[in-house]
Amino acid sequence: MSKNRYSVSAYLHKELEEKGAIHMALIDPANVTPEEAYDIAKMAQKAGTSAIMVGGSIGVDEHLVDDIVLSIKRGGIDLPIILFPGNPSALSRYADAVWFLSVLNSLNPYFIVGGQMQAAPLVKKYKLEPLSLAYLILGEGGAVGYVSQTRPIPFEKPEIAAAYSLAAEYMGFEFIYLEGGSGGRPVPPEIIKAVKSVTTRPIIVGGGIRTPELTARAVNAGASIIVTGNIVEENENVERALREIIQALRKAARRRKAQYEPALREP
Ligand code: 1GP
Repeated sequence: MSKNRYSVSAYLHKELEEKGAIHMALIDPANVTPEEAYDIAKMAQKAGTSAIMVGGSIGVDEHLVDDIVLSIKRGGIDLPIILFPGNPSALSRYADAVWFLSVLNSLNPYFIVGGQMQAAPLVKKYKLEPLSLAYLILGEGGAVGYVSQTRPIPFEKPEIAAAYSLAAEYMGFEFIYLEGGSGGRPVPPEIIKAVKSVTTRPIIVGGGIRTPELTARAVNAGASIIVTGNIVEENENVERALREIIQALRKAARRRKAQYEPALREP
């Protein structure tokens, strides 16, 4: 995908409209070489993913991100590359877009708006498309919860996640990310359902989703975008693992659409 030829946001909304739910493969520059990143992106593309996300919480800087993004681009991968930065120095001018995220449940204003203020001029200079994202950390929170000094939303408190999500919508965020933490316990369906009941914004769910069953469970509950990270780095057969996950996602999305559309047609 050539940079800035069209809007990544428009592409994502079109994908969501057509498919009901989509998958994104997350690559952490701290964990893979540029060559490995290219291989992962190629297999993810073959398996039917809709975008490649690049980012991580620890040990990531601009050079590492540049190398990963360029390796994927030079290999001819025709998917948008969306940065998922843990700090303002993890931006690459070669990517297409950036999750311009605010960790709403951080206790430190730096992670809510300080880092974003530092990064905004770079996002403009690098001509990255900002995708406004309310980032909520739940459960144990994982490394990202620790690093961004959050008070993670307890899994047994769906009403808090819903209230944050409604606030996010009222504040104008375009997407809402429910993060269980990389490699952690996946966000429970009760939380996703509670958030879905109060917002029309696309709900992104990530953290600990490793199986088709967990994928289907999240989509059935209302997730629009499923992010998997660890599975693409650890699995020997990335393409097969992702294909199974994406098949489960599509099936659940079709079932959800079929249930929803007759209801819309009723007088
Ligand atoms: C982490 O939500 C992502 O930010 C993905 O988590 O690595 O557990 O798939 P996993």
